[in-house]
Amino acid sequence: MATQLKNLCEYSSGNIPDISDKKFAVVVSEWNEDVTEALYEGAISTLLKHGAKKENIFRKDVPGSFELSLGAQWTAEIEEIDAVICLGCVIQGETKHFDFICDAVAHGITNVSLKYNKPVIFGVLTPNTQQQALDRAGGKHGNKGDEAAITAIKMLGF
Ligand code: DLZ
Repeated sequence: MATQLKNLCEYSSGNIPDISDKKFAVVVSEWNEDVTEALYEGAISTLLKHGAKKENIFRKDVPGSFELSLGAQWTAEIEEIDAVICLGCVIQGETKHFDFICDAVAHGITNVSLKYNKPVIFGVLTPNTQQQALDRAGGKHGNKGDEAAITAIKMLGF
């Protein structure tokens, strides 16, 4: 993906690019499935709302957030894929190796993004409790899946 530089006449912050021909991979962790499915629904509805086509959105499931990095690599290495959205939920209070998983997935996703020069988005919730997760998966604090999709869209326009 070669970056298009915009001069000051063309530049407008907050621009949403045309994504009608863009292809997205959404990698979904099965751990805390009720939360990650809600993140997935949010991400998909946001992509569709902004003009992505259903036939251009692909899903890949992985067992847990730790595996999101490899799921991201499997999808990012497909040339036609323009952006990858990783969705997971690691609950601090319920996960003894919380820090290991979060650090690993954050570094893993960053590495994949840099290796393939494509947006690979960190849509991973890291709350203290299940309720805080639900609040951020379509509850009172919005939906991290929507935010991840918007970030992917914006990165395609930057
Ligand atoms: C093992 C584990 C635990 C305890 N908690 C979570 C979690 O809260 N969220 C999550 O996405 N995954 C969890 N996992 C699974 C790990 O991500 C990973 O799948 C396993 O350690 C196997 O590599």
